[in-house]
Amino acid sequence: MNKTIIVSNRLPLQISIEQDKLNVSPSVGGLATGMKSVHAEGNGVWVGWSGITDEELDASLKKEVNAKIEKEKCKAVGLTEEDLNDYYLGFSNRTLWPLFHYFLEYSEFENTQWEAYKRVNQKFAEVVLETIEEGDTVWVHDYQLLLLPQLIKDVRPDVTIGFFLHIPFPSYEIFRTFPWREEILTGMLGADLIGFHTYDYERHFLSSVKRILRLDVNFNEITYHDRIVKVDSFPMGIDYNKFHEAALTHNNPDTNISELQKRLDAHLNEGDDKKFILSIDRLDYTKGIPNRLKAFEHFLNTYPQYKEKVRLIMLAVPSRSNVPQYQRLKRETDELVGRINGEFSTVSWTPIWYFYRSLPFENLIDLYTSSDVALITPVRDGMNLVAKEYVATRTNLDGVLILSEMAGAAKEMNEAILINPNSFEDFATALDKALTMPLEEQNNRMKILQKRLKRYDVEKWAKEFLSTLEDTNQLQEIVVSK
Ligand code: ADQ
Repeated sequence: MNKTIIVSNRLPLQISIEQDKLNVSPSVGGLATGMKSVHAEGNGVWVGWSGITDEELDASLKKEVNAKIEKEKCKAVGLTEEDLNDYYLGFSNRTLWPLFHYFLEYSEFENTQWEAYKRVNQKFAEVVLETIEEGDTVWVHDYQLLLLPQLIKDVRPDVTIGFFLHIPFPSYEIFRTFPWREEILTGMLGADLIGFHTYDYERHFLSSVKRILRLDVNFNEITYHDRIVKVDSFPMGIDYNKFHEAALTHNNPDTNISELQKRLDAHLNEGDDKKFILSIDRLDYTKGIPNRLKAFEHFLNTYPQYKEKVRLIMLAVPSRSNVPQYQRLKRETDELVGRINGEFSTVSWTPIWYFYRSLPFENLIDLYTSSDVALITPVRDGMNLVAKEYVATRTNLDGVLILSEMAGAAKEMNEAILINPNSFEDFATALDKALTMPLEEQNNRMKILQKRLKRYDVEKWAKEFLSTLEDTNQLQEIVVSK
């Protein structure tokens, strides 16, 4: 039976070794959820790195890890510490990530890291190639594996390959500055279908293909050697029911209340005019956290009537903390929170509650369901699933989403209040509008947003990508037989 091989940098598993005991559990991220049914079908396999480097595993432990991984229908690509440093922390996160998010000045163009990127993409190719059987489909994910489609196609031209990019594809003017631009584009063109979150990213990619590789592009089809490569947009959804049902259970009076929820309730019970504004992100410079804090300060100065009434709950999840820019961002965020709290706090009120940690799913639901406003304002973001998760949990149809125009999600969420994340004025006006929005208007906006997110959830997203890939494959057969 034909199978789908999913390939991503990380396997959808959490693996830990505690006191020589090995624990393997499925991870709960958006991608893992979306691919769950695809992965479960037939003898589907997921190829990726386990999260543990080769140096951390002796021969017997390695055998044990691989056996456990295989039981979960996964296959591990072994990475050394050097690979991890140069390919993942290096080229992926210090070159591609900043460049694709328009942080050109943060991008490092180092040959050793590029060599490691090529080497590790080749390692992934080897594992995929030994897994492929005739008639299989391969679906490669994200910016860590841009060279992989062509590496597979070179050896197995018969295999259908899809590629999906989870981050933005930058405009030609940014992409052309990249020293290995041809290699990256030709690497991606090994796929039969290339998917992006939005039409804009698709357009940017096509424009780079036309101008850098000088290939023929007909609407969204590229003629490459004797093949047609199709490019399309597939805005990723969330597991809508999971979030919606968790919120329904949470709101049930019989459900146990968490410590966090008790603290949140204590604040809200101080009066009808007490409100929470929520922001949740990985601590990443693309998420616009310093801007958001400065804009919140500006808001409190411009609309002093909200002092002692509103509180910003800011949850920042630690991320890539060994990359210098992330360390600087952490310091800047700590300082800004300290300064703003120092400036405005009273004996009974602290304007910002700042959590620098990852929270369990139950606590995320506590925060989503208790917040009157979600303030999601990245300066650049491929999609942003937090914005969608907030909407899914608003089971009473109240609450307002303020969303940056620079998030891919803004393209499908017109009923949010959309703002330019660089404008403090936009922030302040939007916050005032959200905090005073009549309930009926909140309901109307939420209803439309929820309907859309429910209809196009993450499972639908995965299915639609795969069925387009199948159509592309048939197109290929027509071209070949001509
Ligand atoms: P990310 O940049 O990681 O993803 P995002 O889309 O917002 O960003 O997803 C974050 C996920 O982490 C959400 O599902 C959220 O629930 C979870 N999360 C956030 N805070 C958490 C916390 N404190 N504890 C536990 N979980 C938390 C990349 C791209 C995005 C794109 C996605 C999917 O950068 O633009 O939307 O991939 O394609």
